[in-house]
Amino acid sequence: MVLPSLLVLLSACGGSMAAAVARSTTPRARDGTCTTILQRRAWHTFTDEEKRAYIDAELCLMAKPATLGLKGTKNRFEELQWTHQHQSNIVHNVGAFLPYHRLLMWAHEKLLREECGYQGAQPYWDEARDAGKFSTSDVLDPVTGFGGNGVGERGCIVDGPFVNFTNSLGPGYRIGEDHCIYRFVNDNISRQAARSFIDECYRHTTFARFWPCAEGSPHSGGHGGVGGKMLDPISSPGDPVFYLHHTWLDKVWWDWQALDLPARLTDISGRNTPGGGGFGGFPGGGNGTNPGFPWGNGTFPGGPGGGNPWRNVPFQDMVPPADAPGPEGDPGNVTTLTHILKMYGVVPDATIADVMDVRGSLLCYEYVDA
Ligand SMILES: [Cu+2]
Repeated sequence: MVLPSLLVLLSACGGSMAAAVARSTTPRARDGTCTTILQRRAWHTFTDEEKRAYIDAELCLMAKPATLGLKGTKNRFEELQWTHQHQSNIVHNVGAFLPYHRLLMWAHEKLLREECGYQGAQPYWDEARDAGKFSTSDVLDPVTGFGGNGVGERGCIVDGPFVNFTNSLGPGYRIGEDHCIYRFVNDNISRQAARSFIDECYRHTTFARFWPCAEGSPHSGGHGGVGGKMLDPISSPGDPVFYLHHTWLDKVWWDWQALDLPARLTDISGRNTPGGGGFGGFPGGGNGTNPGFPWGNGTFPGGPGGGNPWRNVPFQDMVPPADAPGPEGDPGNVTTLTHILKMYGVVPDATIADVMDVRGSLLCYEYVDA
């Protein structure tokens, strides 16, 4: 009796299966398609050879010409960055914050592997390990890492493999102004990456409470601890360290999901446009339309606000341009599983449902604890 009805169900679904690949509306079941699971490990556990392979692939992405016609982009690395800059107003301070950045990390890993011959997985920065001492982190090693702190008024990095990279997206929404990768490493701010802040977030049992907590200190600690380009809420993916930072944050989210998978593989909520009167603790306020980080306790020096654009993104450069996109795919201003994560051709768009499980049929990776 069960079998015939199952067959009917399967054949009824058959026609839409292909179309559903890119746009699930429910989390993809663990259907067995995720068999080659990429093991995402901490940067400090990489051998020098593994570090070199990753950095070489990143340099390859930076050298590959842009192909998508996204305004102002010169290379594939900037195309990834563009998806973040262009829709910054709908991927921060909203329910889609963690899902979008999860997809962006995956897209980055995919490009490194498929276009630049990288055979490993996306590494993460174990920021809790380096909290309070970012300046001596393996990640910022001038020889085997991403280069160290910046120097001078502009804070341009002066060593490491990315010293010659010229980025043309940012500060803020600006495009077409070539600049170096710049950093103002701040060990004091990096204390906000400590394990205690993450543990605090893990006390929350709903995504509605967990997400703003995660977007707070563990997230801001990494951005503020590196500073400079990383402290630009809109164009921060111009510093390749961004991908190690947000893969760490993705691990923080996944580890939280894994504490109660039956509930948390589908738990999504939040608003679709940043609201609530701007940013909590945002130095200098906020008008409710600027995208940005939740600065939390207002202790971040050099956040958006004014002055030197390389230290502080001026408010006028934080205002979304006229062509900034709005949210799509939800019935209202509440983030749901059908919310569309836009990737502008870098990889196909996906829904939040597509990225809820890191071992689903779109994503296929796992995190190895350091
Ligand atoms: Cu971001």
